Amino acid sequence: MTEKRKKGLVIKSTGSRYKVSDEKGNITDCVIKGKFRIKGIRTTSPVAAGDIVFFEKQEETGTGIITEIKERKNYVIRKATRLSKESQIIAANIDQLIILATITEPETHPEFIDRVLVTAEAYRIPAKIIFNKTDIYSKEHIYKRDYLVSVYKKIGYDSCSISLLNDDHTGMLAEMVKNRVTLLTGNSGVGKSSLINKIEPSYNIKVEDISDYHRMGKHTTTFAEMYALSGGGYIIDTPGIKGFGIIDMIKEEIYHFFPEIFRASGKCRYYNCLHINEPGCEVKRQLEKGEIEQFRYRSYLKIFKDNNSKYR
Ligand SMILES: Nc1nc2c(ncn2[C@@H]2O[C@H](COP(=O)(O)OP(=O)(O)OP(=O)(O)O)[C@@H](O)[C@H]2O)c(=O)[nH]1
Ligand SMILES: [Mg+2]
Ligand SMILES: [Zn+2]
Repeated sequence: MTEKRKKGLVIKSTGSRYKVSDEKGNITDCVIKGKFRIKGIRTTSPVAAGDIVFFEKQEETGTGIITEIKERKNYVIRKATRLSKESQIIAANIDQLIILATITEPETHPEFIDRVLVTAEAYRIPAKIIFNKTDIYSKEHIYKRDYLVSVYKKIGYDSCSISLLNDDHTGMLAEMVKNRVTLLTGNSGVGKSSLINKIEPSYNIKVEDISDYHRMGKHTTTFAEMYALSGGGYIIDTPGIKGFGIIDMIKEEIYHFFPEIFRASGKCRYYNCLHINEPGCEVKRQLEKGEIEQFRYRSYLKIFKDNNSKYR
């Protein structure tokens, strides 16, 4: 005998088992029954943190069976491995994306930030960049941070700087994530778990010493986990996730997700200009004038070249 169908929120996926929180906040371990597919994408696991599901709790075992996934507002996906056709949905139904970055220990490469921003643009998720560990920045680090902040601000991305170790930004951070579903991303070691601990100390998430990162296996599978906030809303931590790969992006549309390149493209001579070698390219002109940053353009070229989708 099974209990009535219940609605719940998936707070953690481990590939084949799911932790689902019902409306009262009670958590049930669930499995999936049947096949779930999303428009032709092969995924290693069809259910992700942030999914709203219906499940039936088995009285005998206490385990729940997920029978239905509600349509997603959006989701963020990555390839399971660089070359594989399988992909992993990292999280679903996200209201905002926060990129936690550091100038040092570890150094966040602008290309990483750009890849995440492209993903955010493609899925229309508002994104912010937070620079952490300002307590250990040298003069040069501060200079570099200021440069990046000014570039991203000009494009339209909000950015701020914090030190989770020294200063108390808890109020500001708590306000930023209140009543929303926030996907927190950033390289391993930038302080994602530390940030969640700061806002919600009761979680006491394991924070690793930076030296331990080098010993970590490269292919460890990790899954996003959702943390309920006492002030309302959720933060999704993405431990060890190296970055997002947008798999359903059309090659000729990649530049649409670089807002400043997209803005310039309106003045290119050819309507189908890809801003690579075409004559009369406004993007190239602005690049030469320094109005478009070299590193942003390089990120565009890299993402363009890495994208294996066929030309239409
Ligand atoms: N100096 C300094 N260290 C910090 C700061 N914030 C976090 N750390 C340290 O950075 C290390 C990594 O922090 P974590 O919170 O585990 O990083 P993470 O982003 O969750 O890393 P993964 O879980 O591997 O993705 C820990 O040793 C923290 O104590 C900060 O503002 N300043
Ligand atoms: Mg962590
Ligand atoms: Zn062009």
